Amino acid sequence: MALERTFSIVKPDAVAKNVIGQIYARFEEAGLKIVASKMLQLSREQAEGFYAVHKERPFYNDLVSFMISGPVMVQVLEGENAILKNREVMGATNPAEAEAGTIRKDFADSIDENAVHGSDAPETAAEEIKFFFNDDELCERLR
Ligand code: RTP
Ligand code: MG
Repeated sequence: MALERTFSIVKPDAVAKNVIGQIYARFEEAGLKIVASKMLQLSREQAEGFYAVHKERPFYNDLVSFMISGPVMVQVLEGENAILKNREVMGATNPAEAEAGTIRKDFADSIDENAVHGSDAPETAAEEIKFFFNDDELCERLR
């Protein structure tokens, strides 16, 4: 088992629903520790850059507009197999297909407004953490 860090966003729909704390509780219940966290209003340029991998997809413009529709929480989660564990806690991209007890099943309304983002691999986790945090913003957690 590897101690990993992954990048996570509580998206504008979940911030608007006032469930930041309930989502953070899901991370903590899964053994994921928050080692950095802040609230941000993304600029269009930031959102476009963050989701550049989806630039050619039909949903790209709507995704960018949604991500700048209100503030988000960005955080770095640490734990054993944190990348996969966070994806499990999040549930499927489409909340209609997400398993019971997952964040997206319980807090998301649609595939377009699906409450959370989580990195999908070690390389993207490292890139996404760097995109939003300086090294001095990442804390060491005692265990
Ligand atoms: P995320 O990157 O946000 O954690 O979500 P994901 O890995 O589960 O899904 P991904 O394929 O990376 O897609 C990024 C976001 O784009 C929106 N999307 N819409 N209408 C559609 O078919 C569609 N597909 C994806 C979702 O909001 C998804 O979270
Ligand atoms: Mg993704």
